[in-house]
Amino acid sequence: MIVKTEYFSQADIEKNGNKFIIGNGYLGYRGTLEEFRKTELVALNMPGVYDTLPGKWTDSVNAPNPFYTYLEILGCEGKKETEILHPLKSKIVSHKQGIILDEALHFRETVFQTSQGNLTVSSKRFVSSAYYPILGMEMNITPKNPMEIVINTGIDKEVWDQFGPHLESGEASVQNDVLIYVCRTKEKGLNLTVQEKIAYSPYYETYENIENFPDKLMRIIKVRLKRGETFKFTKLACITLNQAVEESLWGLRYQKHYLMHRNCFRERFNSANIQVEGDGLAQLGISYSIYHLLILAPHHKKSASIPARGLSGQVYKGAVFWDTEIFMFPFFVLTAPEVAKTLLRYRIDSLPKAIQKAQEFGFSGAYYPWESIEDGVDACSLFNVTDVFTNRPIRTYFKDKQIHISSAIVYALDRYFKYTGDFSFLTEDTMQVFYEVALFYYSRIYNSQWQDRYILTDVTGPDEYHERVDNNAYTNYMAHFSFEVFLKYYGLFWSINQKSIIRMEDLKSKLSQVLAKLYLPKPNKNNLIEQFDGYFALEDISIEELKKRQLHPNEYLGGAWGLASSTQLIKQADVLTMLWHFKEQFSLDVLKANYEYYSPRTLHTSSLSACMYGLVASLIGKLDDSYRFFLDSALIDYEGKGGKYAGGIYIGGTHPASSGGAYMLMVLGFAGVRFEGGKITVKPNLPPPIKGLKFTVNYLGKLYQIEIKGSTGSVTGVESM
Ligand code: IFM
Repeated sequence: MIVKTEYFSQADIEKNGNKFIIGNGYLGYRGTLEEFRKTELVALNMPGVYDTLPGKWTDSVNAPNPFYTYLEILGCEGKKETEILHPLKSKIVSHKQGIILDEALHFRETVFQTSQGNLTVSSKRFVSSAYYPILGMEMNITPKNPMEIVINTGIDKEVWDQFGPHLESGEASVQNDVLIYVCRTKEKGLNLTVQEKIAYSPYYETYENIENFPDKLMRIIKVRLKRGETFKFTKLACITLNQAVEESLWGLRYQKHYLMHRNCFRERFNSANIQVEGDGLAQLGISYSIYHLLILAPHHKKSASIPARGLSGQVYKGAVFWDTEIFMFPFFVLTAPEVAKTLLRYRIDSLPKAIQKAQEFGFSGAYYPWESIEDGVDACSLFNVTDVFTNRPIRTYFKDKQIHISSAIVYALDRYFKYTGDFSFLTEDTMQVFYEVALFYYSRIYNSQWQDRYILTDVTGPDEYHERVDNNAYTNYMAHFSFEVFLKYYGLFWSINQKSIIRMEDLKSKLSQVLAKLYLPKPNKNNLIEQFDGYFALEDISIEELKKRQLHPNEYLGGAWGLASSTQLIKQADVLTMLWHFKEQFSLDVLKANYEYYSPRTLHTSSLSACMYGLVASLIGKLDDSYRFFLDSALIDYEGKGGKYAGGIYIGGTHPASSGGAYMLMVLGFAGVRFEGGKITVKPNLPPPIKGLKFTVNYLGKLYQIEIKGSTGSVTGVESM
């Protein structure tokens, strides 16, 4: 399946950078053209590699680009000037750019009009799924008329940085015709090495020179081509960080690397992809979403996670949010349980920092970071947004009050055990996470004696426009859930290991009373659950009214002065996310009433919102709505519809949580797949355009094929895994 554009527009450079991104979890390469540089937001982003400059926000590091290439046409006799071909300056006759989804291969083909006739440049590139530090590119250059062409190709030392510069300028060298550029990250002094080598047929008569400029290390290859003759070269690059490249692999030829990559990615893609019958748009949406999730999977490590903006750049500090555990995790646990384990391991390994954060805020247990970077350090700023009018930072209560983050980790852990049955993972380390999270909420609840209940005050729920609220329904239910799962897994741990852990025993004995008395906001007489204490008393205005009041399209709607803060308008699914998580506890009438109430009051200004509404819509039979929300989630990066600014802060990039949401919506919503007591059941809710679905999932160590046709479905075990 191919996703492409058939024209070039400067206005689409940023969008296409996200739309046509390739990557392998270790490295992302934005969908930019080879002639582009940092001004066009070229980024070879290295998730999990961070750099922070004094007084600035953290960024994940972007590596120098080894595929930087531009062409020059030498003037013909009597006409001395050379002509540089560049999409932003030259006349373009035709242009195609895209990705082949099942190969994770980026391609472009541009026909430039030159003073000597047309010239076609085409390229393909990949970031290897088979051997992670390797990238490959192939370029073909074909002039319509005889031309003398200079190919400038090498390593662009300049990188796009949000809060940089993050790289010290480094040393360039050439060894055995390999261009090598070694630079250092500023904060930690990590050695980032970029190597590139090229190959082309000796049949061409070329003149090659290498030049080291302050901003680039370049090969300058001069070649005279006949009418219609193609000059083809291939390039391999290797990007390593404080590690050596495996010579046996680096030494392989381009074609070998390409085939290894293609076979590896194709296998992953085909085993995860969903076949949709009767609806090309939904097919595109789901395959495109699955593609985005697969290129993020950290196969290169045993403990790593996925940033909220994936591999697309440095937005949100390259940090990991609840997006991973709540929105992307279901895809990984059902299609690649080993990757799911890697994601969890990251949180288990970062437990010490979560414990430290809880202590810093005066609590016990584990308070996981809102924006997690290396080792689980919280990169979230207390002033996470800027005011568009004054350019002053706005105090936001994400880092210190969004305590629901800890419960997201136990929620994912619980899903892992439920879906995989892999209790070998219920080690003391894992148990420790259940314990510390439960302890955190235990230390955070407040015993309201006059009300005779435990409450959670001063929190920010998923809806970030209403900060510092009391008894946010989502947070309270998730805290309650965290207590329950701690008790459940502690019981299991005990029965497997026949050993008790004193501190856990102590918490266990305290929790029985807390569980019974922790306040869980219940449906009122209209079946509505109040998002937090006092929410229903807020001004009840329409979205249109809010828009009328807005003075600037990007003004921040939350915080002390935000237009939404004093109203019932919310940023994203909040009660609805809670209802999805705990759907078994509520009647259909409650689901319906809340869906109807909160829908017109939700701005969906977070990409995490649509899928939750879509999931609840599928439960209550609002299939047109669920379909619309599916397309919103699945095609957000295809259409480039994600928000670009939160106040004055740039937040562009890809939206992997939304891709994960689209997967959930199709599998758990449309197909109605449920996993209970060792059995998979289906209860299809296919929206009208979709006639059928076919896909496989992993459950309890086995692979199952699920086929939905209209309102019926079947589940069949697949022999080999
Ligand atoms: O995690 C989300 C949050 O819920 C809304 N703001 C953006 C974050 C990253 O996607």
